[in-house]
Amino acid sequence: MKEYFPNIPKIAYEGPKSRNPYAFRYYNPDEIIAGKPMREHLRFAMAYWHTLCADGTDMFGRGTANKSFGESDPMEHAYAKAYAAFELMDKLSIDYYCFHDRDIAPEGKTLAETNANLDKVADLLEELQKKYNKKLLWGTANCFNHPRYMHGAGTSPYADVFAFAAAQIKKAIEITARLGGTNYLFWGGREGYETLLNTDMGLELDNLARLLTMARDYGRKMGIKGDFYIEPKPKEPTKHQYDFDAATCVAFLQKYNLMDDFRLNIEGNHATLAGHTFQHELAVARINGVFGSIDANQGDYLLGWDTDQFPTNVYENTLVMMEVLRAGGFKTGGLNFDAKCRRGSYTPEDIVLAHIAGMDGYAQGLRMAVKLQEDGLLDNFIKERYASYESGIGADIVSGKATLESLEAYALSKGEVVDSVGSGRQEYLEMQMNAIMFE
Ligand code: XLS
Ligand code: NI
Ligand code: NI
Repeated sequence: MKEYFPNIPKIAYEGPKSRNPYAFRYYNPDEIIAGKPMREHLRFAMAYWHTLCADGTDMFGRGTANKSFGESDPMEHAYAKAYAAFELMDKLSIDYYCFHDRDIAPEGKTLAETNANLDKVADLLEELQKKYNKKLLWGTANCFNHPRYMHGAGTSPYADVFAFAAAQIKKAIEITARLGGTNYLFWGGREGYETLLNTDMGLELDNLARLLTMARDYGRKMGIKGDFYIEPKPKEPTKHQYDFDAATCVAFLQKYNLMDDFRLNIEGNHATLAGHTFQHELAVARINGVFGSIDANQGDYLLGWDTDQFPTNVYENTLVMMEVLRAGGFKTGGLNFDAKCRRGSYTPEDIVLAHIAGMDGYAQGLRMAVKLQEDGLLDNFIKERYASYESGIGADIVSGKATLESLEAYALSKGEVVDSVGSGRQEYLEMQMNAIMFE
């Protein structure tokens, strides 16, 4: 069988001292950490669009990477990408993958032709999944590339476009379900606005909820057993994206009664674009019961756009994995590398090295987060900081027994309370965190 990455061996774990670039230093898939194998903690997924499709094209220049995989006919190219994808997942020990409908198969002249192309490629994907023992983490529909979606898909002012998006999503759900995909995702590509001068925001949001509700119902009928995800992002491509951040998404899901079936897919670079830390977005999802999955990448703090870099910032990855552990780990979600090589890193080897860097980066984050959890210093500090709510007046506040009158009587009896206010000890915690991480 043709090899698409002939120079790349199967990547093995060699431990932290190894200087072999084609080896893992920290990711040891079957090593048991905190009660389960690393591969189950991390549930890595490969993003089809970046890894098999994106060629480095940007606003100022054409592609730099050749992702033709030796084919020029669109269908042959699609098949070659599928073979290349599974060869890579196999060599990298990545157990899951994610795709948009348009990543895996080319568009035909009509929707019917496009759907037939999808069916053909899905046959091959099904076969390759079995052969390599890989799973689809989630599928999604690309409702943002085609010109018809210029003003949005579910939020388009034009009902015909809404109908087209619905038809496209229906097919993407069928393909996802057929391939045993656990979850189904919506990223609100062009679901937002450029100016309120031409926008009926109320109707657009109601329509978006209508589309998600229909998709949820059809997805359940088709056998999607896991979660439906929405993926917060504040801007880009539109100036204002409706799924702005985790808190905005929670309010949307609550308003439209979608909390039971939808969870959030949190992406690192989207968090920072929204002016939040990655950790913050995960914490908001967790405390609202909608932590679902992660698009693992990182942005550049000096740039204001979605650079989708491979996540090598171990400190940030540690904070992310702390939140994942606090949420009880992934249930049906995972860590999808929604990340691409820099335009200048254009060779096939770069794709492999980038994934190793991201996987090792998250493996380090997991190892450090487990150390921090087992040490207990941070969790205990937080617990003690709020201990006054466990008894006395604090317990009355928490139980709902306290009223403004009873609290006034309490305050009057106390005189002053400033001496009972403890230090936040931020620098101490940062020092201890470094000590535990690097001991
Ligand atoms: C774009 C998004 C996209 C989604 C899938 O910014 O991250 O890649 O994850 O549509
Ligand atoms: Ni994403
Ligand atoms: Ni992104």
